[in-house]
Amino acid sequence: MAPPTSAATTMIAAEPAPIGLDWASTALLIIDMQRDFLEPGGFGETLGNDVSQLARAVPPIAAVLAAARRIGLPVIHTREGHLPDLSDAPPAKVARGAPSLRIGDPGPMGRILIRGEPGHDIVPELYPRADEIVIDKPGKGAFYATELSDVLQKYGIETLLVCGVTTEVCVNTTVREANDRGYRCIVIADGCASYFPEFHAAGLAMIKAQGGIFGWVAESPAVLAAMAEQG
Ligand code: TIU
Repeated sequence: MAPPTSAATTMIAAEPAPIGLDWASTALLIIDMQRDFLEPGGFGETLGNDVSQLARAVPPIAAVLAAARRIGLPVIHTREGHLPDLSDAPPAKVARGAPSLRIGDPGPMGRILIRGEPGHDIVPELYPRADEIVIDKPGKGAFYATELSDVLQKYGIETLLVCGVTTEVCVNTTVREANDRGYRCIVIADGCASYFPEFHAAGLAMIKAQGGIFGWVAESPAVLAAMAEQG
């Protein structure tokens, strides 16, 4: 999984403005494409959500993932979830709301949002390869209580292509964390989804407003076109 060596700048059509990047310092970050969020019987559905809303993000992510593998980009997958003893689950998170099943309760895909259970795993279409990085995170942001900063420094990453679910929760939280740490985030609009289409739209709008206050937003065809230039 050696990153590309070329330092040439590639332009990606994005909002609020086109962005140039160097593939040698770019990684693909796929947020929480887990069965617990996308399939019936998981955490997302226990919260009362229509999980079918998230399926639309899978084909664009699969296309970008295939291109990233082709050009040798580092690929980082994240998974939200907790240890079986819930020692990393804040009681305030477990107690939140009135879900049909709480974090740690047994469900049709195993214990809800617990590491190692079938529901915690990534959907088959986007399953990580053995040489890809998987970051387990207890929170919504991928930097909080994880090794993500160390991984990005190790690979010399400056720019992140970000996609996954949900747009306004874990994607937005991670992009804000990354932005504060100096990373440039290009969020793949059609590679993100929310249980609430209006929150998806607002979540993307917030990122690219004010001259790109948190980052850039691009559609997957624009990202794929730029990746095709690389190889
Ligand atoms: N509920 C919801 O929209 N999202 C989450 O709880 N986690 C993620 O976004 N991954």
